[in-house]
Amino acid sequence: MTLSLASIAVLGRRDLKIPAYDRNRVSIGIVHFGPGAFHRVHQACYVDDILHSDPRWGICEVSLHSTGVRDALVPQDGLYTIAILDEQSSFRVIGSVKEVLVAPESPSTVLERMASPATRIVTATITEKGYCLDKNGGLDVSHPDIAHDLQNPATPRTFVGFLARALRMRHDLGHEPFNVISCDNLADNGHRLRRAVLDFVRASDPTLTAWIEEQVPFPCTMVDSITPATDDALRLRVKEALGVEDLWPVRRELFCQWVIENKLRGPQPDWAAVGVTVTDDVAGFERAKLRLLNGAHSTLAYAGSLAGYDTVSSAIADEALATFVRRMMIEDIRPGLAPPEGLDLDGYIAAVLRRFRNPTIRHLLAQIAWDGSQKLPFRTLPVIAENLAAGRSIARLCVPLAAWFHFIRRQVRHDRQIVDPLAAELAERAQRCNGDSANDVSTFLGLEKVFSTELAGNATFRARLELAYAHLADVEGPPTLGAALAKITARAGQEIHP
Ligand code: CS2
Repeated sequence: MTLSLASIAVLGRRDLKIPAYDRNRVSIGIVHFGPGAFHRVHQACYVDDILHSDPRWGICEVSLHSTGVRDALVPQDGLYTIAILDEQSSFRVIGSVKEVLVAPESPSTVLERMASPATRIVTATITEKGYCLDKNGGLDVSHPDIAHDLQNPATPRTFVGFLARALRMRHDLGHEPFNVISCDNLADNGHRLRRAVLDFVRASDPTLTAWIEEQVPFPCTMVDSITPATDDALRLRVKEALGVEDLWPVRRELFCQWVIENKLRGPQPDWAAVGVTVTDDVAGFERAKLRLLNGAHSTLAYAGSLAGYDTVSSAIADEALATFVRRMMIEDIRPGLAPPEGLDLDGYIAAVLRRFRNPTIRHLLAQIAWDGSQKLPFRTLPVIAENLAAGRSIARLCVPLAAWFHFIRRQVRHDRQIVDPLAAELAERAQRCNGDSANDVSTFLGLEKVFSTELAGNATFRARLELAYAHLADVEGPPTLGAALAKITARAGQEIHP
């Protein structure tokens, strides 16, 4: 038996939460792009809470590429399980997914849903690369899918293309626009998306520009919950817990946070009632999270992999690595943050490190190591640029970058896959490396889509990066990693702190 509206009725476990509302009364009020694991443990879970008191906010999920989520969830009437893994684990069946569409199969149905007057919110978790931005933060019009959408606006392939077309339809139908809520780990995610949509519309449908500028809210957000990818062990565990099979359960830690900028218009769910923070100062939350949590994650992913660790909890159990990451957070990242009222950065750092230690979550470093070319420019490069300008230390901050370079080289050397939109260019550059720090660092700094000319040309940056790269070259296990980190930390100690 698999999970479905019929089978859910007979699931009787007391530690299992199931939708306690009438699914038939739920209508679609949200269209979401990118129904991956993160969305399903996060936004869809908040919406599930909302549906207990307000049935207008069911979700129409849109996959831009794969059919996997549709194939798993449609036979289950959209239901799926979240395993919440922490000191005390629990299971919860989510009922907020009303429909799953695969965009390339039915772009016009997707547009219809977006243009419906009942749809007041469009959300997205399409990862950094889904925004098709160039390194200056504008829309990359040379991106093949964007070029396609500019030529074929009625059958878009990208999220930006769908937004532009759907907004045109709503405008012509005389409907209020929807709110566009980016839920990806990009600094200023709402502003960036707004700029991308306006760039697109200026090039394809300029008379719509003013309406979008004036009428369409693009709030910035901060989203947070650690979500390891689903594996067979989870499938089995959920099956044992539920007594029925779930084709695609998801899992997360207990901690879950969503902060939305106070810009939403029109009818909205009661966000505050389900624990979502709506505030004027989202930037403070978002920077702290991106730089501290995600920055530390990437550091663990690359440096930890070099030492042979495979999960976050095993890497953070390495005392030398944990101390290094903690000092990087406190001494190098925190000084540049302006926390919003109520956010205690010391407490936040301690809580993040505690979350990394969660032994019930098997979070693979390999998963975090994906898409380094897209993630590091938001997590680490801005901190380096700001620290350079302020005369603060960058020696430790060069570790995630130098370790990323070594990680790429090792993937190539062992013929392992590089998961990154720049995979081909990364592999090509790795092949040009010869172990000489100056040569190799120069080769990677030539990645124009990642490093600005200004940063790549900064002599201090280059020197610190070469130093970190040289020390990390010898890492082949925990002791050599510890030794390398100690040398890099000693260098950080000599840097001037005005
Ligand atoms: C991680 C994030 O995979 C990654 O790059 O750093 O997915 C992280 O787990 C989430 O942002 C936590 O909210």
